[in-house]
Amino acid sequence: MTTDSAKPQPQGANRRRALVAGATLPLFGILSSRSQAARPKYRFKFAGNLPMTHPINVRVKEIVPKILEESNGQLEVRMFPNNQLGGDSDMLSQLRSGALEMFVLSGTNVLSTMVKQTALYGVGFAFKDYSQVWAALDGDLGAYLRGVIARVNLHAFDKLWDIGFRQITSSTKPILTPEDLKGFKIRVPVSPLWGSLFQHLGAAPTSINFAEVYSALQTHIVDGQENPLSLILIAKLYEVQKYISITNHMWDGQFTLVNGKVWAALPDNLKEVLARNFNEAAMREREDLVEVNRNVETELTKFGLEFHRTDPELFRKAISQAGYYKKWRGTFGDEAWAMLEKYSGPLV
Ligand code: X2X
Repeated sequence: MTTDSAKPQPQGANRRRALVAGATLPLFGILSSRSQAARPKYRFKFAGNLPMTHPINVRVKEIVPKILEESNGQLEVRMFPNNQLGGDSDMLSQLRSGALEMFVLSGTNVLSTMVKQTALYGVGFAFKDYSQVWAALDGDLGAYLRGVIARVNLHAFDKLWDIGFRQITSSTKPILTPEDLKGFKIRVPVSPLWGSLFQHLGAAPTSINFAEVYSALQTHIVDGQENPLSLILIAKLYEVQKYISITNHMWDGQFTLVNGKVWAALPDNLKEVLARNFNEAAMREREDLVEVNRNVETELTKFGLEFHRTDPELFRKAISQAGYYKKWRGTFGDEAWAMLEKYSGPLV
């Protein structure tokens, strides 16, 4: 057991201090001897829901000292991963109020309870593969989503981080067909689109922040959840789940969000340093996940998980017949829907 799992764990000030010190101490040494540098003028907390060992956080940890150096000691980013500042709903409130400066969050997650359009890319069975995903998110769909996010006074960097294609896990039985989902108690993130996908499959979805997922599975508040294989491994969900069904029912990524006022107040040269480092880190992280994905099934099998292939088309047909696409086309509006279909092909 490392300390970086999604399990409830002591997350006291010591751990936090160790993290921050680990990230900044060497540079602080250089700066103080060079220029007697004072405390950085800008000190941003960067928070998120993923364990420290997730490639997103590994890559952010790498750029923290670079940002400090390239900003001549003016901009310090301090990391608070693994829900240290609370669940996603808490972190989003903190981000909006400015108590938190930066938050890495999926557009399909709680962000979409504030501005529903950010979940557009999470429509079930929209993207078939990564070439479609990156064409869309690095293209017009991504630009559209950043525009939507800007309207609620948050700034999103250009490059999304990869989380991955999502698969269903269960502790009670393998899910092979939509029939198996009838009445199945499954955790979904706090987001209407997600709940709707599983309702249209006849399941019984419960919205739970990621911070609570491990314990919700352990105590059988829910019997299953869905996440990419890499995260099932990294967050050790294999300890509390038995079966994995490859459904690829949606792709997910995370935006790096900055509080709008905080962003506006940052001088242009520091904006450039911050954005460039985060965008480059995201590109590297996408490659990291390609690597992780090469071995993830073998790893999870070693931990006792049983893999099952499904025919995703069965699930897609079921939601289509139950009116899922019609409902969400209406909710998102024709213009937004057309933007998605430009990359995914027709969704009916
Ligand atoms: O909450 C989840 O399941 C996670 C970590 O994948 C998201 O942020 C959507």
